[in-house]
Amino acid sequence: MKFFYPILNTEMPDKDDIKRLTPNQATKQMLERLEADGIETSFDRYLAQQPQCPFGMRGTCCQRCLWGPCRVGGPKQLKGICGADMNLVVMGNLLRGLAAGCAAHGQHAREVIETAILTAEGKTRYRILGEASVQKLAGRFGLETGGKSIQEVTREVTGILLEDLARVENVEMKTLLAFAPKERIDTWRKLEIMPRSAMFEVFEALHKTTLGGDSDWQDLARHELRTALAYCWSTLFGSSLATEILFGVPKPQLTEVNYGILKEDHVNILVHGHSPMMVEKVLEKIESPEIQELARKQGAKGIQMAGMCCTGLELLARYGIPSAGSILGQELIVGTGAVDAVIADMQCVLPGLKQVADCFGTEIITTSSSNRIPGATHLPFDPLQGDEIALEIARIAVNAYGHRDRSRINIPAVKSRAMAGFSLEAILDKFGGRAALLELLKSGKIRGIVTIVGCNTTKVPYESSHVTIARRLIEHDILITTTGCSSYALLNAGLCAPEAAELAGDGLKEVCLEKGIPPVLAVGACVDNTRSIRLFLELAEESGLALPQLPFCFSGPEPGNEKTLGQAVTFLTLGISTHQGFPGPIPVPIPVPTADAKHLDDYQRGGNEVADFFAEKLLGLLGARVYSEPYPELAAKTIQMHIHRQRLGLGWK
Ligand code: MSK
Repeated sequence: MKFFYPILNTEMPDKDDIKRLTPNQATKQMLERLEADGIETSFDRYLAQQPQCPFGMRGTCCQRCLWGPCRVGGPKQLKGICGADMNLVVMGNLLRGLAAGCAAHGQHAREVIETAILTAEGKTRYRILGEASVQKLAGRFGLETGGKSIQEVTREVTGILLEDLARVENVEMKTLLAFAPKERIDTWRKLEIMPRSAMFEVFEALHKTTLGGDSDWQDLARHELRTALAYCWSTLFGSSLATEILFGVPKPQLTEVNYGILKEDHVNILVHGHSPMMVEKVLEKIESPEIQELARKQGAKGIQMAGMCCTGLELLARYGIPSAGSILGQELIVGTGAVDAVIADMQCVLPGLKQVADCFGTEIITTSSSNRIPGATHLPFDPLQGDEIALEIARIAVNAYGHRDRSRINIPAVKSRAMAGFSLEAILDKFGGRAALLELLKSGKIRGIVTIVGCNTTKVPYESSHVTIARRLIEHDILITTTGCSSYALLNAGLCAPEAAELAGDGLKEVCLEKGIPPVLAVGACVDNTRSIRLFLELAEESGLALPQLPFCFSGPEPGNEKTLGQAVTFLTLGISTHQGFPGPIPVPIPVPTADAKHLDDYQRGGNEVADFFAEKLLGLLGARVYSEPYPELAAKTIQMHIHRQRLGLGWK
């Protein structure tokens, strides 16, 4: 480890460390291949950025006005030019980050909800495949459905989802009121953090943090929690529920993952981003006689769809479409030379992707007006023209096979078996209902449930933190749910295959073998953290206990995106303690010896009050706290201890 940051008490890997320590052998091979070819990736640009600014790493660099940038917290720079101290700068940065994450998932939600509304109005050629989800949601919202068509009910429920996304009146959110337990609603009302809508709170977050805005960091902290609630109950629930309404609820199925799923003699199409609206249609079109014939004419034996990031996970969950990799794998997989086209919708599509694609003649087709790439073919999604656009995309992708440079193909022969598609309904079904799952928790056969989520970062060896933490937790009988790029790490490591039951502790192993499930349940894309949340809500309701009492935890081992910040704070608001790998978005309280220290415990907090707020004060307010731990073995121990303490508190053995 070459890059040690004393002020953060952490070290970060260089490229050799990444190759040596990543559990993903396909990644190692591709890093070596691209290095040999002199093709630059994120891993090289990360090295070029070293050493990264310690102010920025601690969240104490302020760029919110044009007087800055101001670095605060150093011996000579206690305050920024405007007078903002470290607490105000750190909290303001966190709030702006969360607002950006909320806006990202919010735009995703808007696209899906709008498509569902237009479909309910009979204006698109999509279908409503999730009729049961529509009826359940109508029940939650207390709507009268007697005598109404499914289209009419869909129009009503999706109208409410849209309202929660963009309401401007000072009214509480309906989805929150429909799903959240009374104990949480009372807590949030008491703390005065009930949100109005995602758009309302994002506006207010940016307003409060503009130059000369809110100078009270504690008020910003309150708004952080309020914005996280809006993020959860509108942008996450809105996208996840509307997607289930349109395309149905996933069911578990077996598939394969990692770069080895690419086929040299097939057209390989990578689907990338977050919103599955466009690629759902492309999936239909590639089965059409026209596109199949075109593929034959190009000399291909067939068409292979491969998933990347969360769009890939949507198709994996519903259809078992093989998945290739996570955000930091996108340049590497294109570097196999076997990807004919990338269909990229929104978010997590790196600017560097095009440079690698150009080296291999890979077509990039962008489908979201929010995510343009210079030089890429742009065919923006339009719900009214979905079929026509999808057909055009399929033609471009298949034609690209004809001019692929076959001499440069190098597909690592690395793939794993995996089971994915664990919707809430599927999990409850596998366990025989929520009462049966609760009994397993009480008996200690399953000691707790931890959801491991989030992105990758070049600051740890690729996928290693996710995998180490998950392995240690299942060894200690802790069931895992996972989403987003974290799930790619766990899928690739074989932890989502039913055979991984053998890696679990005795209790969890027995349960998994009996139910035919893996100890790590891949529940979907990043917005499908709703499925883990709903599972926790079901178990809380069944037990009659409050969420903060139960043996649950959240872990974001490799934070990389502002959206991960939203996930972390969302779970805190629910009363579920949160581990973050470091360098993470929430600052770490760093103990430093007092001036006259004589003993090891003569120390004072060297971080800032914001760090203490997340690590301690929140426990009194919400019943949950942040654990910051960069080293995965220690993080796993910390989470195990948390689960153990929760069980002790309940008197569960
Ligand atoms: S894709 S937000 S890197 S999980 Fe959802 Fe992965 Fe994080 Fe993007």
